[in-house]
Amino acid sequence: MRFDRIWFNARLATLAGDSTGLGIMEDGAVAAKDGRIAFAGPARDLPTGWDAVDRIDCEGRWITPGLIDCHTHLVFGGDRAQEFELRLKGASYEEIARAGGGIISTVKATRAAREDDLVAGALLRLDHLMAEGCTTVEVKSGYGLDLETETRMLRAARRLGEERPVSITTTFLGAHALPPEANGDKDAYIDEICGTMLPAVASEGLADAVDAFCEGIAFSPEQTARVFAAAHALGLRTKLHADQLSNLHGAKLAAEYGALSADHLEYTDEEGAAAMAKAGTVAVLLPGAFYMLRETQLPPVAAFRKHGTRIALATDCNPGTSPLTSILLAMNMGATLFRLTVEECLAGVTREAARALGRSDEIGSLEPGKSCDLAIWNIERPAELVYRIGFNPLHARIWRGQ
Ligand code: DI6
Ligand code: FE
Repeated sequence: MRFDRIWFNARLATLAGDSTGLGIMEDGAVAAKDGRIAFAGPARDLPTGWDAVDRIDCEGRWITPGLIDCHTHLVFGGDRAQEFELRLKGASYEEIARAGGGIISTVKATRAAREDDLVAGALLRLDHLMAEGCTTVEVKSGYGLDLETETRMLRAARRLGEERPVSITTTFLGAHALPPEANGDKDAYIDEICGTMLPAVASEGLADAVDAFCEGIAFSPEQTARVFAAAHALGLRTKLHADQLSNLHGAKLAAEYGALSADHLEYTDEEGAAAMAKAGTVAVLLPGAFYMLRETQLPPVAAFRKHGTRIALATDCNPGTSPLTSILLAMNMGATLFRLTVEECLAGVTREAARALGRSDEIGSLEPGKSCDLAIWNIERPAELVYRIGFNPLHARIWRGQ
């Protein structure tokens, strides 16, 4: 067997299979052929007579699957630092919105931005994620709220994957907020999403999935269900911002539609957690938004564990509620704020994040046939990836075998 490249003298956390463990292998090796993993396991199990063009001695370092940030709003115009300052001085969300701030200020800045500007801004954030070992990043639209800007955002997101060696998956989030020109008519805007925006986005192949914000300040479960039905009719999988600020039973709704994931979930009840487990809908927890909003309601982690709901973790990188571009800090917050274990945190940014994107057959673990996306770390044990705050022990990042 002649491999393109082999990494040897490494310790592996394969995250393979469906177990809750890390799949640890001492004295391991990973071999790549044509961008895919051809072998991952104990060095003694390498096929006899193997050979490789490149041999890389990892000197005992740890190899994990490349990390996956499965929920971001990386593409947007402007910034919201000023709003943050106002909030520190005691201004409420409503006061800020009335003064022209909040999510609509990002919509205005995004509508005014050229595609090149959106790409340039997002690359700064993407580079941070990649520097911490991310090899796949999900990017949502949702700051355009009209067809032209939503598609510009999605094109900008796709371009990120051409500008950098990273895999980008895109999600259409037209139902993120109500645009000002809708004059308060949410149903009419949902009509436009289902009748015009979604078909256009689907026909251009711009979105890998469809998301919505189901919340009192956004869209109702009925409106969300209409978006999901329209997405399904076009053959698109769904995801949902659910139960972030109140329990509208978004988790259960997502499960009913067989959604890939339901995200946030601070207010989800046990019934919602059980429904998600049964449907295979992944719980994507977003501790950056929890922290930034000084939320105190914890997501129902015990119920997720009890029912076997899969748990992923992501940055939710967005200018309003989670200006976070560190997947390592998201893991630390997942452990410290949500009491997730090291195994849950690591699985949450690899195997389970892949599941939340519907891409488990391609990425998320060190298994033959999957894309050879690796992160090689200067650490003595996997817990260091979760334990340290503001420290990046990445030694090397490999995407598709390179
Ligand atoms: N949940 C959030 O916390 C953000 N979007 C969402 O669906 C808020 C986005 C923003 O304020 O820009
Ligand atoms: Fe989000």
